[in-house]
Amino acid sequence: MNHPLPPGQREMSSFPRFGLSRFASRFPEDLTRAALHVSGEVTHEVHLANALTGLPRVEHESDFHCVTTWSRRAVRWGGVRFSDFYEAVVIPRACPRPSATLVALRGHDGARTALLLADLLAADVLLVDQLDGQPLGIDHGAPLRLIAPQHYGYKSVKHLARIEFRNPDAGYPVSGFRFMDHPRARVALEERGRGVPGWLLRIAYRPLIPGTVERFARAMAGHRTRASSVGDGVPIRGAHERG
Ligand SMILES: Nc1nc2c(c(=O)[nH]1)N[C@H]1C(S)=C(S)[C@@H](COP(=O)(O)O)O[C@H]1N2
Ligand SMILES: [Mo]
Repeated sequence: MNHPLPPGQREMSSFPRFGLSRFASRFPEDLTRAALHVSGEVTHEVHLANALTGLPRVEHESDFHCVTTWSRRAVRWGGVRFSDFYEAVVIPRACPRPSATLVALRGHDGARTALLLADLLAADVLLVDQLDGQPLGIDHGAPLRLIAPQHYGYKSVKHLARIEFRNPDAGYPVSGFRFMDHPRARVALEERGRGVPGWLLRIAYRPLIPGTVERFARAMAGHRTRASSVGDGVPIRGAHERG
């Protein structure tokens, strides 16, 4: 089953913990509750103690593509379809305005991006709490993450805390520089960034992979050491400071 990878991607032999450097040392404190806040252009803001409760569970295998050009093949995720969550929970309880066709996403570590509601409703987009049949670990986004396999990895927000319905004209906040977040980021079309050609970002990003993998692994090891000696997690600093 060695189908070709999308343009500019190369297979990675492991599945590293990864992201923008400033998130390497930020970890959520509470890993037990997959809580989720639904806000923005809705009739009712909703806080869910567990976003997956009562929804049909699915397992789905997909390839994972980071914008920096590494791909991990055949990752088996377990959780619920975003579309089921939207139909069964968001529409009846939060009631988003029809004009709110953009969904801003935010992690407990402060990571931010957005996806079109239409892209989130694809059948392979999941809210995930399991990886390869095991409970999702803190390294890959516990307690709850999004997986949108047809979009670059930065759209698959780990430690998902909040989804906010927006009018697309309002734009959305992003984690890094604006050019680094394409509004759709479709892997098949190599939409790596905004206003910069995909081939150029390939060349710019690829050399950053080894150092980033190393930095994230070291931060994870440090967190595990502290957590086992102190007996709890390291609080997130700065995650709630920026508007
Ligand atoms: N909350 C949060 N979500 C995030 C990131 C992050 O740093 N924080 N990094 C993104 C990027 S760039 C990638 S490639 C993937 C990496 O997921 P992994 O660490 O499970 O491999 O998560 C994405 N989602
Ligand atoms: Mo990434």
